[in-house]
Amino acid sequence: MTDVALTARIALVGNPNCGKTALFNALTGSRQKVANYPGVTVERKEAVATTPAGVAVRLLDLPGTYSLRARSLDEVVTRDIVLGRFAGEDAPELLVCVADATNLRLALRLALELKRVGRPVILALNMFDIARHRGVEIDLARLSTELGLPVVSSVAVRRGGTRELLDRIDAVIRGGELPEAGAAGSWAEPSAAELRAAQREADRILRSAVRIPERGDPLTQRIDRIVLHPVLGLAILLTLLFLMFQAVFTWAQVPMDLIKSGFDWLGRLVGAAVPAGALRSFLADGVISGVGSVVVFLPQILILFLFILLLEDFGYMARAAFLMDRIMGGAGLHGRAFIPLLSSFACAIPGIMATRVIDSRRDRLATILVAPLMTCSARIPVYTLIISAFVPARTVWAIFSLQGLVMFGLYAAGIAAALGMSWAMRRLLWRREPSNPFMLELPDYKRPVARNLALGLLQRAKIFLRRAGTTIFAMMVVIWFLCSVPTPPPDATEPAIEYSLAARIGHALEPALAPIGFNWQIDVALIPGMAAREVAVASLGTVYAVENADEDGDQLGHVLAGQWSLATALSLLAWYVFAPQCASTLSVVKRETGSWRWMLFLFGYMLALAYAAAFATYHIALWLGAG
Ligand SMILES: Nc1nc2c(ncn2[C@@H]2O[C@H](COP(=O)(O)OP(=O)(O)OP(=O)(O)O)[C@@H](O)[C@H]2O)c(=O)[nH]1
Ligand SMILES: [Mg+2]
Repeated sequence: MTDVALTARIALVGNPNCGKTALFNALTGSRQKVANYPGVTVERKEAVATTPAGVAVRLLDLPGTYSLRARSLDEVVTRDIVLGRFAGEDAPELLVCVADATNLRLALRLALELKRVGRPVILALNMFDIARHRGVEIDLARLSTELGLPVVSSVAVRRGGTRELLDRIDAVIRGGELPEAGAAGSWAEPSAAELRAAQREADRILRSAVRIPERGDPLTQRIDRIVLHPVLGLAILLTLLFLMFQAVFTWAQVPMDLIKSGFDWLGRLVGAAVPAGALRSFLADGVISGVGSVVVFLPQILILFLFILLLEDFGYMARAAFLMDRIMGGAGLHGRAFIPLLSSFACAIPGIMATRVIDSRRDRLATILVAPLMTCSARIPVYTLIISAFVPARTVWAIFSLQGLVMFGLYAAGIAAALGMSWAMRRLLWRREPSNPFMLELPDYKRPVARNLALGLLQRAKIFLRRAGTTIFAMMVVIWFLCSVPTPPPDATEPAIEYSLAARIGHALEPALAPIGFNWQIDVALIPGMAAREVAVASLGTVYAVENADEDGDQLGHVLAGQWSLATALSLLAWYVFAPQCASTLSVVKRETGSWRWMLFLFGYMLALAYAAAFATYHIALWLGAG
């Protein structure tokens, strides 16, 4: 028995947004992303759970699906795993059909489909707390007899809310109901006619075992009357976005100053302890200035994510998608593209992965190709560094910070570019194919779970600091080295850095980039910036720290303000709105489109846009007298 049990694999299968991942996290102690909109999970995840009887089982979290008749890529993953067709994997020995207890119609049909797979199935009525609160009456015994399946209730987000499910899993294992690992079953994808028959049966069972109150969730209805209003709703959406960027600038100030002084203190410590020379320069100018200039942006990134996570868990994001649908549709984007594009504000990579929920290949490709234009969090350090150095911290129109306004403008430019680009691609590449109508279920609002928020923030912080400690740190070592060798000749007349390899590389690139106002220091920083955007900030930190080694302690922002013209600063901002400076995004685009061609297309068009935008910005700014 233990033998079977140790290897037993249990799959969580259910409709989108019914709480599979929340259950998975509760059962295994994992920290997978949970949010209140459909389509969060797009890949299979596995972790070990231990039942109350002390049996270790392997639990699989899967993308949500309405049926085993799969349409989009994420649904295909679920189907293939359930049916044992997934490359190199046997079908799981036990299926837990997770259902949102407030929304059972399609869930019961799925349960009936799963029953035919030939594996034991447990139906878990999740979100039972909400169902009870709303007055949904479910006769569990009746439901179980009618379906011919064990039925349990669960509350994934409450301690002890999974107890019944775990006990039932133990009972199935103890009862010897599990098939041998790898045993064949009777699997086939259901036909459309079979699906219709299953739905009729599900509706009959629903009528006999469940009483649902006439009206939906009153709170949701009340909020939606305001938030989904065509005019008022858009105004609220814009206001929210706007407040978000205001907060990024105003709230972050104090923690940023603290981190800054922390690194300054570290620099002075090194200055006092290490004798002047290469080692001190390496530690102070390379490591501390370089890495420190990036880490300082952590508070801003966390504030931005606090907003996003709150809205996600509350259930607002699906509403934002609904509001944006007409605008996005006008640009030729699929309604389902909203969530992928939204995720791209964090990073284009999860955004591109999230396009798997789009079933049409063209629509999916279009979304992948514009996702990197959304302003990812790696751009924040670049934007804020330049904005803080060049845009005065003034209040305009009584309440708005000017810096926040500029930041808002840069985000808006990214969104506009994505919409424009997708519009152009529709016209030029694909000649207006009719897009699928928008179909995204609007979930009921839920009170955000503090644990979700905390975990989400912790995860962002970890990702950010890990990058600072690995990629950025490694790049800094290289940059410091390039800035420090060779040492200048004894009869040197120019600053030492002018003789370095870095300066030579920068000067070699100057002819190409001088027309857009970049100096050689920027040119050098752009090269490691290809690996990851924020590295450019760290590189500037190192280049200028080495260059101004004697005037120690000066902030990078002050140095830039003294050395660059406003036109150059604006041009660099424009460059960063478009430039394809992220190696990992390019490789994910290649993987997800399955072609080099689309990756090169993406790289080419973004580079061209970046150059054109920077060129135009620089010359217009010069013309306006911002030299
Ligand atoms: N009140 C309550 N909320 C829950 C429960 N289970 C999940 N939630 C919330 O429901 C939302 C959706 O949960 P997820 O676990 O992301 O749903 P999912 O089924 O994995 O969704 P997809 O991956 O998109 O298919 C989140 O906001 C959860 O916090 C529950 O039992 N009670
Ligand atoms: Mg999930």
